[in-house]
Amino acid sequence: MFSQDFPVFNASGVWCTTKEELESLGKSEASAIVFKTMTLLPREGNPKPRFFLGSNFSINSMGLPNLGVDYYCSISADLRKYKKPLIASIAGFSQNEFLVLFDKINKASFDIVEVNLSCPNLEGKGLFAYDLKTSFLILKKIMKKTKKKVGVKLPPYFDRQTIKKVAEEFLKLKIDFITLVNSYPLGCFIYINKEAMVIKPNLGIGGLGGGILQPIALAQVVLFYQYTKGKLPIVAVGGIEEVSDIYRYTLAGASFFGIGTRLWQEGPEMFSRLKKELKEFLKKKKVKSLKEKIGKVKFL
Ligand code: RRO
Repeated sequence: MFSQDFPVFNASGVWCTTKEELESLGKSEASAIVFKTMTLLPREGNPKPRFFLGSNFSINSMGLPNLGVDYYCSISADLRKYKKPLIASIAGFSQNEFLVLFDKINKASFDIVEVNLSCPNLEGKGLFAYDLKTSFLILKKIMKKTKKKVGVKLPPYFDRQTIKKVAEEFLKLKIDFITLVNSYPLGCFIYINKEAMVIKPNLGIGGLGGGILQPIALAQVVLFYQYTKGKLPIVAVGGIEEVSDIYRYTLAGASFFGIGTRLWQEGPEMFSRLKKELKEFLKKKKVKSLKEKIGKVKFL
């Protein structure tokens, strides 16, 4: 599905909204190009400031700014020149919208579609993923007609029982992979000098990402891996900054790795740094490939 020797790419949302940004991912060492989550119509997104970078976290309430599904479909064929998997990310405001979006992607030049059931920033709307019945229904319909690989992006918290239920259903539906996790939906931060919120939309509350999210995301990766007995490939997203983070997520059960907050800071050159460092790291560890370490964490 993705490159095996360096299965690292951008998390949807970071460096992937304009054609120029997508091209810069194409030219980088990222092993896939993940698009910004797209909607039926183009969107400006929420009012600014809508992104804040803290010491080991980020808060965003972007509100799905994107150029619309038709635009991304129209440029997908050209991005083929980079010879990397093209991953569309879709989010509808209703069950029907998800299906219309999916039909468009299914016909376009994408290899993979990530169904984003976990966008945290739509005021007045809950997370789709927390409506399991509707989520399963959408995915069932998508799996029936898909010509693409299908992944699902999930929120950073399900309890153990729900993880079991979701894992079981996804295996039954033959979902190709899951992306764990989206940002934690309710985060905020306050400037002491201004006595004000750091972002504007939705009472200053948005999705929390970055290093602070790693222990939370790791637990979801561990449980999904264990409950699926490793049969559902996992893309880990949540505070990956260094190769040690990639290795830790591998031990927890992930096979692929998406980078959000840190990519926003460092830019796409980050991928060549990590690629080089990963090679050295594995050599030192005397590990031939990350593959042999997937899910191999020791439980005490
Ligand atoms: O655009 C956003 O506000 C956004 C999305 Br779609 C998402 O899935 N996750 C996130 O943190 N922000």
